[in-house]
Amino acid sequence: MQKEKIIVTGAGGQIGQVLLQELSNRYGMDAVIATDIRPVPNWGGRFVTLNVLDRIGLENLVEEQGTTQIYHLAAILSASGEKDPLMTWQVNMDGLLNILDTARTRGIDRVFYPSSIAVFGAGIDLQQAGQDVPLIPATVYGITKAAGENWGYYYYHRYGLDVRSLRYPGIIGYQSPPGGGTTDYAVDIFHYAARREPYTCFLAADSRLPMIYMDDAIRATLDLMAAPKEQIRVRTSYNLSGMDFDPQELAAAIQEFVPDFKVRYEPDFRQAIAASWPQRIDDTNARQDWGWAPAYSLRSMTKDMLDHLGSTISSGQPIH
Ligand code: AKB
Repeated sequence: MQKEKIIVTGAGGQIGQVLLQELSNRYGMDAVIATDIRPVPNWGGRFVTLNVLDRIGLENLVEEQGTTQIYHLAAILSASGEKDPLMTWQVNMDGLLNILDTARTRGIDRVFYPSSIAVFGAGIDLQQAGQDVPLIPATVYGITKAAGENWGYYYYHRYGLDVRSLRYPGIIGYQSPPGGGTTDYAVDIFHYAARREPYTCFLAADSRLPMIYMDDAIRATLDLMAAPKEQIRVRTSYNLSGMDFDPQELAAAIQEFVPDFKVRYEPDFRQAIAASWPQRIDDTNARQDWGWAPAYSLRSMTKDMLDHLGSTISSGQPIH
């Protein structure tokens, strides 16, 4: 069996921190190299400071390490992206092209590229987004993700580079903080609940979005990357979903465990972004092609989040 050498870019982000642990459990600590522009918290393995815009630095690292796979997580997310659209385009697009072209020229076996529900927008039924619908995103982040999916498709069909991708919904996890997205409220709210503090939500009470628990998102990512090549029939990006809820339903789910928890709603500019995204995602292709099935519901995710945060936050009591 080939020994894997895996580079993760943007490894200090919300997904990266958890993915690093799972990759090292699966392939061994020596197989995983974390890269980011800042050190990665709680990572005991190899770390290299790398800006994905630095093509030479990237090529040198890939070559030195005999890299076999890249998980390219570095990106500016939806809400942060709107503050500087041109920089977001540069980081997200030039960063991806550096990865794809380095992977092509250096013989990398597999690349993972995270896309997002942000690719959806105008001209579709937002009640439930299908796999193959027009993509007219409302944010620069969504534009970069839609373009990035097509670049992955192009590199696969033109050069045979095995690029695999998921359209992540909002990801909820206790292990790492989210960084500049529209779905961040669904993580922040748990930290307030665990500290028994009221939460002010930046989305409207009825703003329904597709979401997924971190454990499910990581499992989906690793299952997609491990699936036999012939099973990967979507070469843009797979729709992926775990659950869907609005802030009011999430607050009610938390109140089952923390009855006096209070939430106020003060929607800001992120509400318009959320309103441009679908409420639910049809992930039939992922289920059929490589056996995707989420394990967590709103209730089981809520309990697990509160169990973990309740036992780590000193001012709160463990919640059972
Ligand atoms: C964001 O809110 O920007 C991200 C995403 C859905 O891609 N969490």
